[in-house]
Amino acid sequence: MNDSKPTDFRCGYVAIVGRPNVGKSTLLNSILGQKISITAHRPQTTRHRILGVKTGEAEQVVYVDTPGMHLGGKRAINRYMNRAASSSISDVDVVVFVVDRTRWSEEDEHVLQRLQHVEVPVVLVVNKIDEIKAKETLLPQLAKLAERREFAAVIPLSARSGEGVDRLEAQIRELLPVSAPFFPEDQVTDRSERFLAAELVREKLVRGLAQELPYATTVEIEKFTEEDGVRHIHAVIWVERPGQKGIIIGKQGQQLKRIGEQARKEMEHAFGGKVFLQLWVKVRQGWSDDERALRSLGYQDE
Ligand SMILES: Nc1nc2c(ncn2[C@@H]2O[C@H](COP(=O)(O)OP(=O)(O)OP(=O)(O)O)[C@@H](O)[C@H]2O)c(=O)[nH]1
Ligand SMILES: [Mg+2]
Repeated sequence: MNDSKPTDFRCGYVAIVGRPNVGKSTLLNSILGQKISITAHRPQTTRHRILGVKTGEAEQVVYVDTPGMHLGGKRAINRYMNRAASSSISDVDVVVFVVDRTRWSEEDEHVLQRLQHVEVPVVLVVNKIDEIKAKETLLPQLAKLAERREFAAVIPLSARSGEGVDRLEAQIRELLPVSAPFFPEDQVTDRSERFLAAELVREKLVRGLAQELPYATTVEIEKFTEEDGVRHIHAVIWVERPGQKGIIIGKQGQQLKRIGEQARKEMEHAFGGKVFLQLWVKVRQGWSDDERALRSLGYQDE
């Protein structure tokens, strides 16, 4: 495969980092043109590092979506997520630091601290510009943000509408080393269908459940088989306390049914085939603050 590539072919890793909810996963999906990473309106949606590979004529970019770096969470799962995010900034060729418009919070400052010793280029992405009404205020505010450290570029964009995303990609290409591709050109992610299935169920939970409940849930795939293009998937939704089980199931099972339908539809779209999805809700007391339980539920450091 490499023989046919131009000699100045570029390839490298690009970590997408930032505090929770700024639009990192939305940006990854927008760049790739397909949903690799789940997204939701509330913080701490992404819990694992997820690779998204984009191969062009002259470059291959390996994006690393990361959990939002956050303060305040004290459970073992918070430590796991922060570790996954922090460890992603070493061993990459470029770091993309995403912020939500020109707002600057304590958590953004915390991310900036984490980037202090990063020697590779850091690109600042100012996301959600579609939400900015007074466009004339943007330029001076961008200039202020640019003073916070040395950035290779400051790029305002909208991950949601796609505006400005091509400029980010062009900038990233400039910063990548000359290298042969690392992945086959048709590979889009390092994650399996099984992983995506669990994530899609979790996305519907995060989007559909109120208050603290999403933070008490995780999804485990117990069975994933495929026969004649039809996938049979059994998923367990783990909660922390018995009382949470009934809330998720809902009156006459309506809520669980709705979540299952939404997740199944997206799986069928993503996998390009029929899906039979069965969901169970089970209790695993305090799983999110239990290192052993976390490991057995797939939260393992790489
Ligand atoms: N208006 C607007 N909303 C956006 C944009 N990008 C992302 N969002 C919304 O912001 C919310 C958070 O997006 P995510 O992509 O899940 O954010 P994240 O940074 O991956 O969050 P964590 O995984 O929790 O760290 C979602 O409701 C998105 O739809 C954008 O460009 N414009
Ligand atoms: Mg995310």
